[in-house]
Amino acid sequence: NKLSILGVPMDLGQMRRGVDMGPSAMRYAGIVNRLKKLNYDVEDLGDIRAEITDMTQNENSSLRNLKAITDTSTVLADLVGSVVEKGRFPLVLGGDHSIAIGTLAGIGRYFQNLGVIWYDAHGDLNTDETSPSGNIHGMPLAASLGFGHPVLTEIGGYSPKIKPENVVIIGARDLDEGERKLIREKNINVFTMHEIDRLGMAKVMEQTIDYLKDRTDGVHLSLDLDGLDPHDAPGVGTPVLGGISYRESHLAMEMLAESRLITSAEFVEVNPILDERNKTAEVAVALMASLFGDKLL
Ligand code: DIR
Ligand code: MN
Ligand code: MN
Ligand code: MN
Repeated sequence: NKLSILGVPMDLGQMRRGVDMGPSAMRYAGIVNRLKKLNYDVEDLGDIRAEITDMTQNENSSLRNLKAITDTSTVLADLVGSVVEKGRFPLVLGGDHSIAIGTLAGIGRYFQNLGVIWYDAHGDLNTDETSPSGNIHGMPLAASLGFGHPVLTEIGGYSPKIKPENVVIIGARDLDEGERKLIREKNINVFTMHEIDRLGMAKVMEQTIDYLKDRTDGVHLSLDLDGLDPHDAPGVGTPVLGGISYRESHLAMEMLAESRLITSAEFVEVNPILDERNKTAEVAVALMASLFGDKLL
């Protein structure tokens, strides 16, 4: 029942500035007190120092801001590792999704079979070769699986961090061609919006939990707020219509809480500049409360 919060004010993994203020917005929305009320021993480690510009001036257009992102990810990996080392639950607040490379690098070495739930409108399975944007926030899942540029895949000094069969993507509705190919080749489990509509979120989570519980020794939840519908979570840099609802997302978090499967989590892509009166940060905090066992009754 001990958890450590780590903010990562990084916005260089994509084009829209402002997502570096995500950790502040989620703190302002009351995350620390919310978790304390749920009887957790909460330690807020504050924000790590992230670069705000890449001094190498975007020399590489297929991997924008590579140096700043790898430097930050390396620091993050060490810090997350020391949280796990202390027997505490790491809760990472982003920042854009590129930070997941560092989070998973920090956690991965402590598990033989780490599971990952990737809650996102996107697959984040691009590499420098397939990415249409060159934005590293579209690459963290691929990099953690060992695909892509070695500078990204080798963060933390080992690769891969996770195995394709231990990944479940939930909420996908905007996949690039290279991502589809990788999903097919590696047989990655994906519940697209089609499956969520068809089965309902309860079944999707039941199947996800059943599948991961037998084969993993820990599960990381990487939740990109753009997995939700932009009506419910407008403050994101790459909104995609037709997303997971607020209520479905709560159900998902509540079922994960019941399962006691989750051993680390990150909430990313909250961009206060694009938000409506901090709504998206408030949604993120409400979902975290559900994930950590808050109940209506
Ligand atoms: C797109 C967007 N597939 C890319 N990815 C996003 O740039 O690779 N991921 N927004 O969350
Ligand atoms: Mn996304
Ligand atoms: Mn896309
Ligand atoms: Mn993402």
